[in-house]
Amino acid sequence: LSHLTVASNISKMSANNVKPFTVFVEGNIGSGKTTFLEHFRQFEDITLLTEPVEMWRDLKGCNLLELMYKDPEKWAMTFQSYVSLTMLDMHRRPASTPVKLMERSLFSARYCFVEHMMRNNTLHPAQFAVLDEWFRFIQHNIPIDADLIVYLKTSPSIVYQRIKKRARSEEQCVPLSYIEELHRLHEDWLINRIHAECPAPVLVLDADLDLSQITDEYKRSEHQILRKAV
Ligand code: DGT
Repeated sequence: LSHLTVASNISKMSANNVKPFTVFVEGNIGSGKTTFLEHFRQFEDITLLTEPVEMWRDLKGCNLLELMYKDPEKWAMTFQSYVSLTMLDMHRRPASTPVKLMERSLFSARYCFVEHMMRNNTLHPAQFAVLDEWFRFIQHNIPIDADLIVYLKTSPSIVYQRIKKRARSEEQCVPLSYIEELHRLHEDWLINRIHAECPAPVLVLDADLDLSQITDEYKRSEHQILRKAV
């Protein structure tokens, strides 16, 4: 994207108050969402919003992510409630650039993580109902822009190895079965479309590839992400 094009986009944006082209990057734990976002750092005039995991790990000195993994029955509701708040903050954060790239969304929190906790009874039906009501209320009353979803599709066994290798302390107890279930929930949401709402068209990338080959796969999305902004 040339500087001239970006400059003209920005002036168009301020003149017409045009919204940025908004992309959610989705995929299983360890699918490379952060790496994908980092790939786009080379382009100017893109707003990159990485997932607020660090906020989940330190809310006034409390590690909510750790509490949730150690005692899910007790902490899932608290954790998901805070995830929703931090995600909503990302959705609502204005971007003065032609493109806004976000890691995950309120939708994956609801359709993958909360859905999983509801199905395996980690959440009491009453807790699930409250989270779901919040989700519906937000959806119907607060504009959430979405123009494209990039789905970093992976095999559970591959991301499982990556998770073990990166050794994020909270995730050490995560079993392969959890990763497999999260994989199915991503597929049901983004490929099989079991939920009525899929907020934007989905671009599927092969994120099983290792780091030396993944750049070419990422490049496949540049055209869609950058060109749409012109
Ligand atoms: P990446 O860059 O693809 O490796 O992404 P990760 O693994 O850093 O990011 P993500 O969102 O897949 O996972 C971050 C951690 O937070 C992971 O332990 C799963 C957890 N997590 C993320 N969102 C939610 C959520 O809505 N609910 C629950 N229970 N966990 C979540």
